[in-house]
Formats: sequence, structure tokens, C-alpha cells
Amino acid sequence: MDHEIRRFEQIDSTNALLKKLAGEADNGLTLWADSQTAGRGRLDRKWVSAAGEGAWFSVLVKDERLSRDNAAGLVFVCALAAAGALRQLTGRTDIGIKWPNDIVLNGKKLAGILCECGLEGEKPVWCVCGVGINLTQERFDDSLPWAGSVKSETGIACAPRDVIEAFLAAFDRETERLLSQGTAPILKDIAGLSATLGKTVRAGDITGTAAGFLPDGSLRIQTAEGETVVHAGDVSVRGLYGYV
Ligand code: BT5
Repeated sequence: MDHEIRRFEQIDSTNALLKKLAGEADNGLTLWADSQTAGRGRLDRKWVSAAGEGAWFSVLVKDERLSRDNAAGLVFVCALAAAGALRQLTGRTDIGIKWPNDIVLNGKKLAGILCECGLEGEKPVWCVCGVGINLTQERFDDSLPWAGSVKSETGIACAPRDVIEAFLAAFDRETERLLSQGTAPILKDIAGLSATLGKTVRAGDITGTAAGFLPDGSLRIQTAEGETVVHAGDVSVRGLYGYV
């Protein structure tokens, strides 16, 4: 996919602007901001995105092959691409994925992902894939005890452009695989990098062991009473003994 990259010094949110442009823009358009004044996570949570400290960007996917099923897999495509890019740039093979949308190292959240799609009827016509990667922060506000940056956890200072380029190369490969083969191969790779599977987790008032994924990307949790399924986006899943 071709990526026109537009860089902004400051913007409210790269996801918010790309959603406004999505109808007219071309597949692959990428918005990158040095800082965001209203960066957002899931459920409208705030995403801290200060100037020069991270890679804050959003990529547009506009493809005839988008469907309800495969659009739900884009968050996992982004997770694979972000984990892959950071592994490649730092050499750290213990960078993992906390289901569904966090990149983690040493039990700290290095990056988060927010994918949002525009529908015509039931069919997604575009999806905006937003990625925030903490790069150089030395410390975070006390309200973010689980946040870490690539620098704080590896000692390596990556340049945002290098991270975005490595991400986009992997993202293109994985998106093509998702659109042509569906979510199954992507989820298989996610399982290999997962910091969640096998752990004791709590989702809402359910506590159990993260047992695997369903084809739509939902997480199977094995509890004393049997198996429960939680959907990405429904609830926060937390490890009982830490963030992962
Ligand atoms: C996410 O949401 O992790 C998705 C974050 C997506 C951010 C990107 S940046 C580019 C694009 N434009 C946007 O406006 N958004 C996207 P969620 O899983 O809901 O996690 C949000 C929670 O993470 C917050 O409630 C905080 O607890 C925590 N948090 C906020 N800022 C953080 C940061 N910089 N690093 C680590 N954790 C953070």
C-alpha cells in the first residue's frame, strides 16, 4: 500500500482528523503528530501524547475486501506490526502483546492501539488504525503506574520516523495477509507473542486463566465454573499480580 505521510507539529488527535478525511482520502494515508492535545484510547479514555516523546500516528485502510470479520482483526495486525517493529529496532525479543491492544515489556505498557471503522450498512468502508508508541519518556505521571517507554525499558532511544517506517512495512504485509486469508493466521502469530495467554486475568467480575482466542479475536477465559468469552473492547483485562 502507498503511504502518503502528513506530519503535524500539534493536533487534537490523529484518529479524529483521519476519520474526518477518510471518506475522500486514499488507502494508506498516514497522519503523524509530534504531539496531540486530545489523544484518545478506547471508550474515550485519554491517551497522553506529549511533544517529541513518542510516535503518535494513524493509518487509513480503505479496501473493497474489508468486512465485519476481518476489520475486527486490524487491531491485531497493528499489534503484530508494532511489536515486530520494536523488536527489530531494539533487538528485544521479549516485547510482547497484552490482549487485545497493548504492547508490553517488563510488565509496562509501551504502546496502545485504537482502530475505528466507518460503516455503510453492515460493511466497513474504511478503518482508521491509530497507534501510540512511547519512545523517550524517562518517567510518567503517578496516574499511569503501568506506562513505560522504549527508552525507559530498553535504554534505546528510537526516532519516531524509524519506528513509523518499520511499523508501516510490517503493517502492509500483515494487512494483506488479513484481507486475503482472514484472522486465523494473524491470531496464531499473536498467540506466539502473547503476554496474556496462560496468565490469571480478571475481566470485569470474572477471574480465570486466559486460555486462547476465538476466530473473531475474543479471549477465552477458563474459570472454576467453566469457560467465558470476552470481546475486545468490552472490558479491561488485567493480570491479578500486575498489569500484564
Ligand atoms: C489505548 O487505549 O491503548 C489506545 C491508544 C491509542 C493512541 C493512539 S495515538 C495516535 C492515535 N490518535 C489518538 O487519538 N489515539 C491513537 P486503552 O486501551 O483504552 O488505554 C488507555 C489507557 O492507557 C488510559 O486510560 C491510561 O490509563 C493509559 N495511558 C494513557 N496514556 C498512556 C501512555 N502514553 N502510555 C501508556 N499508557 C497510557
